[in-house]
Amino acid sequence: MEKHNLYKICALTVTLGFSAVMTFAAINGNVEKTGTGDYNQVIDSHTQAPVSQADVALPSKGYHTRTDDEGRFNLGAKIDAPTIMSVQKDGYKPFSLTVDGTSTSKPIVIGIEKTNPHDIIIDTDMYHIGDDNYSENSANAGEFRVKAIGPFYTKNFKVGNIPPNEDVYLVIGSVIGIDTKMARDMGQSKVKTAYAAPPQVYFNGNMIAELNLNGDNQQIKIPRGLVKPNSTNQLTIKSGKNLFQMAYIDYDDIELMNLFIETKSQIAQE
Ligand SMILES: [Ca+2]
Ligand SMILES: [Ca+2]
Repeated sequence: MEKHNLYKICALTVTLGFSAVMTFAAINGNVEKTGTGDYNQVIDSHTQAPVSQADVALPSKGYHTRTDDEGRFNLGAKIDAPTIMSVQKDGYKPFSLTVDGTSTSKPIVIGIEKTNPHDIIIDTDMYHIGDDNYSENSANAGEFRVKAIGPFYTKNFKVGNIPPNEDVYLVIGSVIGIDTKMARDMGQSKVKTAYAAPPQVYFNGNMIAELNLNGDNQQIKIPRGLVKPNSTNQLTIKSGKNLFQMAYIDYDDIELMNLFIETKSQIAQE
């Protein structure tokens, strides 16, 4: 198979409340466009072998399919506004990608990556955080199909024994609908008259990041001192408030998908 324009879905630059707690480098899969193919395909990013029976979904459209023996799949849903596409397969890191009509107009080949021994998959469902009150102009408003769970998401999950020489990252697979000032300035939000405070990410009660932009594979380094090994840990993501609505509280409606903990050897990164 001939491949052109291999490019990786890089984490968007995310402005933080704190400096130096996020990296932009690493990656959990990638998209490789083929010059000759006429079908979408999922492959193992390491071996390049097709991955069969992978679940491919457009959750906001209620569309689900599986790859065939050659790893091929069709997207049988019309995509105009940006929406989240996910690829799930046992033994692999959950992969998601914000796609639109342009990115799906040509066949895409998605490389997915096997999990590392200490990775923890926290959640692979899609969640709508907010209050179901949003402008038609807000980022991705047309895609909100899942009813809001309220202004925050929280989940407890088990952490095992993570070796001291491994760095720990929270990965947010995809997030859409953030209407911060930065999202507006970057053209992600069309709301002219208002913007919201950024969603805040808490790990065991400590704020570790603010999310100013929508995008895929946002990686947040978790200070090792916050991680409780061999214990239950807690992740919380709170939606920001509309800073221009004083008459009542209006939380920014957002959707996110695929939350997991990734561990990386500090040596291997050099
Ligand atoms: Ca709202
Ligand atoms: Ca929003």
